Amino acid sequence: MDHAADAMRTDLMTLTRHVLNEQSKYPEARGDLTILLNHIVLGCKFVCSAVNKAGLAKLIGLAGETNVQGEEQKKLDVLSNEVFVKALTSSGRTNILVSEEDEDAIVVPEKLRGRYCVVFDPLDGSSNIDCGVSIGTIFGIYMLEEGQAGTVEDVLKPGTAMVAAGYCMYGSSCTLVLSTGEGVNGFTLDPSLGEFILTHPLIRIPKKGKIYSVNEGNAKNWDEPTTKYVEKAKFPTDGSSPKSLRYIGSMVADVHRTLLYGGIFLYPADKKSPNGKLRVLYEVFPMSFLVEQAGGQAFTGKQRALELVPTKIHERSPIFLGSYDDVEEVKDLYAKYS
Ligand code: AHM
Ligand code: MG
Repeated sequence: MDHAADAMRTDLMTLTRHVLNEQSKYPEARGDLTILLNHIVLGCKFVCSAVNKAGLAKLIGLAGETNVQGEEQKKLDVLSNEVFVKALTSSGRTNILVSEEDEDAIVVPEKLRGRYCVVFDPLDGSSNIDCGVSIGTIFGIYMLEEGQAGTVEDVLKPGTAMVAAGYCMYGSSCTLVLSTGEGVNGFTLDPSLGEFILTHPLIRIPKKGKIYSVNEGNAKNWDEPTTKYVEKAKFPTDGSSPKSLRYIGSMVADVHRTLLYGGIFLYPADKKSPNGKLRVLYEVFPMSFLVEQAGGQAFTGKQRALELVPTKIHERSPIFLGSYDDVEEVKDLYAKYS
């Protein structure tokens, strides 16, 4: 028996190796997506390291008001945006970038242009940044058609047109969840290797879950289907047990739990925010893509979320996503009450 190999696994599937394996299924592939994903991974590692040091900010001047040289330090969300814009631009594979942090789309300088458009939220969960609760980066990738020059119109496409989507969660560990359209895989950063290792192969979301996840403080302004759904989750009339409520307030963490444990995550419309809160391009679409790829559903209250066609880059939409059966119940309620 090989005790050394037993003590330390030597057949690790790194994210890069996994993406290269996927690429090899397509002999015509040029490797551009692999290179782009590697740059996204680099951005995630960078932000992970900055997030890990966030609590020390005031003490050692890493991200406080001023650092030891007296220079103004950047806030984590601003820093994360810069990191991703630079990582994506320098990959030489991007064309148009849309970030939650920037009002306008970024057009990549001509000499660095490639055939992918990336929409992303560099650090989502802003209310949780300063108290050490899990936060994350969300991204979605579109590919330009042959001959397309690259304009904002190229990202105003339905989520079904995305070629890949994912998120990186900066939590008790750093976890990257990715789909290139052939299922969903989860990777955990091994800090000693500096590599993401495949730890959650082919994630399948349970068909029905026992958890609902929503900001119930908004209940007074909800519409009838949402109110009825949450009422039923708490006071089931069919003899089943009530669901548990879990709400972190970081979409990445709430969706990650939903993918692994099942259940439903909802950010519905309400009287004050008729389009909900979450943004279509870089929150709703990538998460809906992942949930569908894992066997669940994502619904806006009117239609399949991925079929929405955004008209503005920062457009918002209500969203109900998670286990297939749980979202089906929401769809039934909307059909009944609308
Ligand atoms: P942000 O982009 O400003 O961080 O807002 C998005 C976040 C999501 O991560 C989360 O699902 C939601 O806002 C929570 O909102 P609320 O505090 O209204 O419950
Ligand atoms: Mg956000």
